[in-house]
Amino acid sequence: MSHEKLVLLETHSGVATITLNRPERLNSLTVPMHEALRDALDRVAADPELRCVLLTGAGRGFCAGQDLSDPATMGNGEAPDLGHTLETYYNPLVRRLRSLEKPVVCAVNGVAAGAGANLALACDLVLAARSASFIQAFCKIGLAPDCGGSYFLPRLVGSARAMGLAMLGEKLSAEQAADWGLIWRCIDDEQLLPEAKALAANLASGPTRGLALIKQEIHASIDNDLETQLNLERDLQRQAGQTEDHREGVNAFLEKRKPCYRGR
Ligand code: LHQ
Repeated sequence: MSHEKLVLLETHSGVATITLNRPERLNSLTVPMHEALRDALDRVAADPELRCVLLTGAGRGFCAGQDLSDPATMGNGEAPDLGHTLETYYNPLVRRLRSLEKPVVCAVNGVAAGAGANLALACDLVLAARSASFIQAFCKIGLAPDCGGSYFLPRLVGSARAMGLAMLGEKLSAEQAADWGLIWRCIDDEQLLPEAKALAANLASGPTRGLALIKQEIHASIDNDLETQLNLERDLQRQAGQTEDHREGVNAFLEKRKPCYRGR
């Protein structure tokens, strides 16, 4: 199978929809899938016309994490160097999503397990279908959370819940995930994609540089003290104030019309 088929990239009205596409294995990740995903994100990053990413999965699952039958990663009988796999594939993926200067919406259409759950949490706004679930499956196979999970989980839901999720590997429903603040919203199954697309289209027509600064500011605040964050706000607002879209937003307000943002 060619790389492109393992990950679909469709573009429409400024939204790049990236679909993990190995439904028969619940979109679990192999080396070629990582490569295809990296290529798709490279294309989105390089194209200023693409102003929002929508990440989802084909079929009944979102992503079941690492493909445990992939000999290239799982050692083919030998003890595998999983650190190498993280360094080469998963860690760059998380860094890429977090540093992309465009909003990334994730539509979790079904089960998200192991690194698949944490891939979703690395996105900026996570919507999940009511029938979807999140499983920190690592403990079931003698591993610890990766793909950023040990960073995201305690920050999103607190240490007690993070520890329970990671040590027990129980299935967390989308509804519970939304109640706990792990994700933005839980949506009825049939409405998930329409709502995620509408949200992504809305973001894609927004002030892209301002949205990228919001992303940077909110992600940075988790680790900063107030003094550092106030200084960051000063620096980023200085940048925001110099964008065309800021001027357009203010002009539109004063002229009592809808703003037309161009992402500049
Ligand atoms: C799969 C997988 C899968 C292969 C379903 N692999 N085939 C990072 C770096 C390096 C290495 C190690 O790990 C990591 C991070 C990780 O992600 S570790 C965690 C890896 N993921 C898991 O342990 C989850 C394994 N999957 C499951 O527990 C279940 O499949 C879940 C709970 C996700 C879904 O259960 P069901 O809805 O009952 O579906 P199923 O189990 O019947 O799966 C459907 C098919 O997909 C099945 O194949 P088959 O030929 O029997 O139809 C599964 O074998 C296959 N599949 N996950 N990760």
